[in-house]
Amino acid sequence: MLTFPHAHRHPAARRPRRRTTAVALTTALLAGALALAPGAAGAPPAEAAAATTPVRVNQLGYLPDGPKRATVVSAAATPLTWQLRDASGAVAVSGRTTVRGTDAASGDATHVADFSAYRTAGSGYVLVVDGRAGAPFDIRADLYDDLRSDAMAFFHHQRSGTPIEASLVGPEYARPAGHLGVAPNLGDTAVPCQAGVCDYVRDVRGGWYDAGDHGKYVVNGGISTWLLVDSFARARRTGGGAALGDSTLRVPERGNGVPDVLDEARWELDFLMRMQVPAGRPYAGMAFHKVHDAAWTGIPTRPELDAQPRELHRPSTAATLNLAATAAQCARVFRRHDAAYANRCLATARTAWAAARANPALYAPDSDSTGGGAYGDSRVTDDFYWAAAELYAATGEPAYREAVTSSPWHTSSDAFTPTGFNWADTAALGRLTLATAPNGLPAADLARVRASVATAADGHLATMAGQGYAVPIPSSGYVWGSNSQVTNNAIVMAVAHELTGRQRYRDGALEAMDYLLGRNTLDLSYVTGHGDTYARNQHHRFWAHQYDATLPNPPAGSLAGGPNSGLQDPVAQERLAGCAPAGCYIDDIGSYSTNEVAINWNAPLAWLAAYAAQRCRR
Ligand code: 9MR
Repeated sequence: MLTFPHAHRHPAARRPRRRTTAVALTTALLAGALALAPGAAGAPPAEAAAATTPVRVNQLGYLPDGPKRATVVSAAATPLTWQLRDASGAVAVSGRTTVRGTDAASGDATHVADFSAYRTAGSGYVLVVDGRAGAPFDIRADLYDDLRSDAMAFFHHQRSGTPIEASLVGPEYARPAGHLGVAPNLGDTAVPCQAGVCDYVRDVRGGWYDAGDHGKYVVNGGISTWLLVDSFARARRTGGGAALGDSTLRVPERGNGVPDVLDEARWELDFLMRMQVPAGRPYAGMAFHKVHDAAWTGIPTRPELDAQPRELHRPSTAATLNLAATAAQCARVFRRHDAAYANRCLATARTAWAAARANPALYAPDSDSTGGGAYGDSRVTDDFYWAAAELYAATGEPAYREAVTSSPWHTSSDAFTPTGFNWADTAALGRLTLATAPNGLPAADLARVRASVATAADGHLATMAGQGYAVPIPSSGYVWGSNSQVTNNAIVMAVAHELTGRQRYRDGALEAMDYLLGRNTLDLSYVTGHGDTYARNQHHRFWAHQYDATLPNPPAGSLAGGPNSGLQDPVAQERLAGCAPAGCYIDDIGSYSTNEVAINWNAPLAWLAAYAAQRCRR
């Protein structure tokens, strides 16, 4: 149980009760922990799966004023009776399920129980259907407060170039600084380029490690930073800024008068700006695509013990536009807290934009994946649109408006794809900024931009309505990091709620959270420390407890990548053959294609948790 330094105060979270899931059993088998799972040796996954309950709820719980739906796996052709029992076992309310039929993504025969009308706060509720109970859960208004801070705290844990102090994270998660030029580290204070790319070294210390690896990638850093800063901007404009203000997070900058979420984002922004090619050099103003190890390191490898040479990879147009977009957003959002920093961000953004315009087709190849992820991106029109939107919102200058309105993405309905925006598809980020940040677009154009958010949200609601588990991605959307596609589409619904005031969009965003926290075919919360049965063996070089008992599990608030029908790692291929898309997940540290953590996955979780936690909203 992950309890330090903040306690999860509500009783349900402290309850030691553990149910055995297919995922947990498989993990125990792989870890050689057979003694912990008596009788499980040799049990095929199908038998193990029978140990899960057919009643699938948000295991954290439900907001009193939010939707409250559960999925029941049953082949019954007629409605079943459900009972909501309170902590004393008394029936608080009961009703009949709706038969939903076969859920395409999971293959499950499903019913839906809807107890949204019940609003009485309490803990230890249990939903019982057909004599079977689901996981216990709470109904309370502060349901998402801990998740808001835990999901944000992930970024502090991932910081490179600074010690992670026990006073902030507890002894289990404390570690020395990584990649500050101290042996055996060979970075990141004077990092050379790959052969033929440059003949000098750069100080690219800081930033966040991307995921379970120690790479630092401008492209993925961009969307992650944008989401954290946007989370704060959203809260501020809707009257909830205080909850994300100063001294709300466990960060070293606590108490400096600047909102902690912005302090955290600045840690990455400073790194992103260090990745810019300096004046006087070839490709000046562009951003190096990434810095990472020359060869893949093993698991575990603590950051401060990484002995691989570090290398800068060729600048790319996509990275440069990620820098332009996030630096321009910095200029807009940081201005009232630190005008000098905002000015520096804006100057960086302008330089990056000009460099990208001068080098519009310097693509990062998919093949460059030795020692780090490729983050290949050969379509950058979306990144141009995103950066132009941010520069326009920051400056109001006609040249940037022209770049916005002449972009094919400005009118395309594809800015919001059914599977959602992501590190490679960023047009939606520009669209969301134009829809929510004050800017000088003509009224009719602005109305069209805003309407497009609601249209996209309606599309996600339609997708959810056709499913047993109300997931806002289609069956084909269970890709690497699918949980972040769920969060990202939920964000579109949340913004649609803000823009229109229509409750159905908030309901959709909250139901997406239900899926992540246990209302799914695996009866599992994908967020460590949140829910009754949760993922805890995510792929990470330091939080590698599954491989080394002296190392910790991921800290509370870490989101697993989630089901990936592509089965792109050996563990997934071995253990998940034949899985239905939504079931292609295993809580094993070796399954990096289904069970890694990443900054671009935790950032939207943090965004969504802050949205769900906000009591005063409009
Ligand atoms: O999130 C990325 C996913 O979209 C790609 O399909 C996958 C393979 O290229 O890479 C994912 O990103 C990983 C990155 O390459 C390296 N750090 C860990 C990231 C999460 O798995």
